[in-house]
Amino acid sequence: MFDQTYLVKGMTCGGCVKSVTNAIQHADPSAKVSVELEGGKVSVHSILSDDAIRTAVEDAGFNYEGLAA
Ligand SMILES: [Cu+2]
Repeated sequence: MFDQTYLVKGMTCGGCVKSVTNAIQHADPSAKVSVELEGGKVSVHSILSDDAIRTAVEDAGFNYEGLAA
């Protein structure tokens, strides 16, 4: 399991948080996801690769900006 934080642009409300969370959990049902809306940060605890996270985020309609520093 990895803990990573990603920068994601385009999330504006609780619905967006749900969409991103669902998309990631669709790829890995045991993923733990927490979103910090204000900073546009998505923290993920899962087996998913960065690429898999990117795909999930983009398929949900948001902009994946890479790993948070
Ligand atoms: Cu929203």
